[in-house]
Amino acid sequence: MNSAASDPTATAHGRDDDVPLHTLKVLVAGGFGVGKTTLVSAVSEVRPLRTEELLTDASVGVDDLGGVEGKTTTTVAMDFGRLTFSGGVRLYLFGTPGQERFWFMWDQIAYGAVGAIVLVDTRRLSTSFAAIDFFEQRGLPFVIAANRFEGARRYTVEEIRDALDVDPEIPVMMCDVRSREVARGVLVALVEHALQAARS
Ligand SMILES: Nc1nc2c(ncn2[C@@H]2O[C@H](COP(=O)(O)OP(=O)(O)OP(=O)(O)O)[C@@H](O)[C@H]2O)c(=O)[nH]1
Ligand SMILES: [Mg+2]
Repeated sequence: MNSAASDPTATAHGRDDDVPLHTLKVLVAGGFGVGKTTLVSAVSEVRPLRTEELLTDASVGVDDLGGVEGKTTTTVAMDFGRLTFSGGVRLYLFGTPGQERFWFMWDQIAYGAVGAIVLVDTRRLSTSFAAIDFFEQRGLPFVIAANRFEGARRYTVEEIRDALDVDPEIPVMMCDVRSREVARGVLVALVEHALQAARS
């Protein structure tokens, strides 16, 4: 990986044709309704692929809608997007489906990924436990990004780290992934963390 990979924020958007392209697959994971599709859509430089379906009465009693009563659609397969940094790093972003009934797809979606963002909603931390376990068990580097939802109590990063009981070297950050810049910053943190993990 060239030196720009360690500072993929140097400049944004597109790429220089004379710089070799390093492609990396990264995952955007976490529980139901934590903002995975929102993150992929916010940063993707190509029209994101989404597989949203309406939440219907069929999901009542099956999907846990507690805390996200306003949600009308859900990802049923995956999200896909792409983001290229001018230093020559291109990320292929794969968003996982959040609902428990679609977890059987995670192994296939995760294949070949260098790392993952685990999004959490501080009102419903437990919905992201399965994603954390999944990446811990497979030794795949991940960072935790806590989305700021309106009306949610404000927690410090340390409180979130304690509540999730993750290793001290795992980066934990607050975010609002509706913002392209913020979402990009989380991806940069993930790439840096994955590179560091690969070196150690
Ligand atoms: N306040 C706030 N709302 C957000 C944020 N991220 C996402 N949302 C909202 O949360 C809702 C759910 O977002 P999605 O992106 O569909 O969540 P998801 O994780 O893809 O959901 P599933 O695929 O159903 O698991 C949407 O209405 C978003 O606008 C955030 O950072 N802050
Ligand atoms: Mg989704």
